[in-house]
Amino acid sequence: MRKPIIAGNWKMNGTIASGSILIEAFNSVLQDMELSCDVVVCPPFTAIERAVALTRNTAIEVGAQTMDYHDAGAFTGEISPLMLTEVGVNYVIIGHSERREYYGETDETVNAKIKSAFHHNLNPIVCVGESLEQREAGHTIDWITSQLKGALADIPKEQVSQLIIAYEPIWAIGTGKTATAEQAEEVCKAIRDYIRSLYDDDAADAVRIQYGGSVKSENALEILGEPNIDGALVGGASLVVDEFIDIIKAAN
Ligand code: G2H
Repeated sequence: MRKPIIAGNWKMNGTIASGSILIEAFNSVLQDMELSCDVVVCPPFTAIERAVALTRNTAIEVGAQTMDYHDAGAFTGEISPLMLTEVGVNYVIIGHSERREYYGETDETVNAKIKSAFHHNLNPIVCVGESLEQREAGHTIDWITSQLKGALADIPKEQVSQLIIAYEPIWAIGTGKTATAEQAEEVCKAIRDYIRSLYDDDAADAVRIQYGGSVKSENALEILGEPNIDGALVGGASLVVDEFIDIIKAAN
């Protein structure tokens, strides 16, 4: 069966010092737990190196929140997959709706980044999600499948099987408004069915699908109990020790 995965997306929050305190607090609880889920933290770039050092020989792995798809070159301000692997990162969030909205990420750049991530042995967490207008117009599933079609162009089955897809309805991000477990399950199931139609049963049964959007301890158990939801991408609540730990426990 699929191993659940809980990933904390810290976004542009905290410092090296505050991030270190957070990780040390996670470590002190998780070291006494038998974990049956993957746990990833995605700090801002400047805090990544310290995060990798503090999570060495622990159950926590470290991810980046974005990356460029080129290996190197004249791309001012960008971070390459080689730079991430050099510091010990092994996950990368790709196509988060905030990246799409504020920094012009498209399905084409998402596709290029997925290819680049696999090429460098980074595990991509690929985000998709609809706006409130799209949901209210009844276009949710069409929109998500069109995002996936672009994102997965020319991605072979072996890679899709290792992929993590995060379904994050834009209207539920940081708003405190969570999709109901039924709404989240409906879309996550549609994502799995779409992978089945593009590839086959093996790929569909292997791909891990997270829900993201105002996940917190009080709703995690219900959301993670759904059959097609294999974990959560957690923003705000991943910055609060008890909250993040309780979400991990809900997945465990
Ligand atoms: C959605 C999520 C993490 P939050 O962006 O990616 O953030 O849990 O704060 O809604």
